Amino acid sequence: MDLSKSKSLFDRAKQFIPGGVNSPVRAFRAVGGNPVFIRRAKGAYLYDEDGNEYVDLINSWGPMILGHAHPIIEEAIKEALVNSPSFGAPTFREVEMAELICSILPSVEKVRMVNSGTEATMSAIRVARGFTGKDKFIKIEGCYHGHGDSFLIAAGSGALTFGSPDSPGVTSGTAKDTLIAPFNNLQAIEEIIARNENEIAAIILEPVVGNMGTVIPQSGYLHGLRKLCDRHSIILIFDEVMTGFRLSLGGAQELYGVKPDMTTLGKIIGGGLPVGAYGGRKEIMESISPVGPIYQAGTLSGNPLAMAAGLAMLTYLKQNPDVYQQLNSQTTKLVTGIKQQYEEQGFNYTINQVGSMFTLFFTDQPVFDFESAKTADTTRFASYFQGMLHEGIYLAPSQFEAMFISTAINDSIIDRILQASKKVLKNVIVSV
Ligand code: HOZ
Repeated sequence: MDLSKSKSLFDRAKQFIPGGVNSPVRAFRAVGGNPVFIRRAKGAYLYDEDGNEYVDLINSWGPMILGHAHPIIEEAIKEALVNSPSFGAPTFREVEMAELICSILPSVEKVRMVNSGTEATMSAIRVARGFTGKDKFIKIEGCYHGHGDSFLIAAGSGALTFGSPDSPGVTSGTAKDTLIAPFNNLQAIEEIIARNENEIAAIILEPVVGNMGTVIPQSGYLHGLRKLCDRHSIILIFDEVMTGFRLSLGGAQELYGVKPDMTTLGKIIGGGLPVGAYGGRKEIMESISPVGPIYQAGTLSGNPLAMAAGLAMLTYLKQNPDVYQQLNSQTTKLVTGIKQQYEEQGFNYTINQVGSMFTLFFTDQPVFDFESAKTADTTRFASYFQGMLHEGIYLAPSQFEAMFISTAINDSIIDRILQASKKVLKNVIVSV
């Protein structure tokens, strides 16, 4: 496979961009080799600068639910673009977007648009603190809520990939207000609450974790958190940046039947353009400026292009609920096939799947939290990743990330992925 153009772009990039990338996981350091530079994408496929084609199992980390460059999204962006890409003033699309989100997520009575998931979670925590008058919050080990200071403690995603879940630069003053509990462990939460009675503003988590790989809430966990939050007047925040409108139209909260007080959303609601949002109960959201005293603002918030793309995709999803069945059954077909191949090769590896989100964990242990995720054999994963890349299948370049299916991935593409996987498992993995 010729990757010379990617290689030379990476060499240039490293001179002027830290690590040659604008987001660490993209540097491929966890899997070795050089990153491929993507030139374009259409439907299920990515095409790199050297002209190689890959089946895309990342889908921009979630938002490309309908595949790349879907005509309805393309049209919506074009239509908005001719009227200028930014005004820094209110537009009708922001109203339509807010109405649409509130109509789909009953827990969200009011919503504020921002520009990324990071901004959404930073703002949500500020609001939870301002509303309750309390400083501390509980974060779940291995969950990732963007790179806001308060969240870079026991963080997943790139932080976990590179073995630095606590980032330098986060002051001890900031860190002391972030209390950490393991995922799927209600007792740990109860103990933290007991030790910090009346001091905890919020519990924030990914209800289905994507950022230590896909990790599934055990039965009763999310309901248990809801009860604890009610009992102790704590705001329950679901970070649905990856799961909202992806696991089902109403996200993880609809799937598991648990209503958070606040929800954070991200890239998905922009159909791939940079967007975030946070929303929740009306009385909480009305503590935000200009109604209330808690400040948060942004020139590009509610950007017309991002609103147009997001509205087009969310409207399509709302009108075509069968999309979710299709996504789920394609994903199940894929992971069942891979599981069978593992067994044929004598591996008993764990695959976690919820809807169209999944992770192939290279460990025999069940993965239900941060510690169990870390039992994965990252060397074997890296070998599988490289093998698949050379077969034209683009996986997440880290063991500790989720992968995502789009509606463009049809039966014959599933077969192509399975054929590649069979070959790679036989020839590459076994020799590690
Ligand atoms: N850490 C992000 C996903 N969990 C990846 C962001 C990116 O590199 O685009």
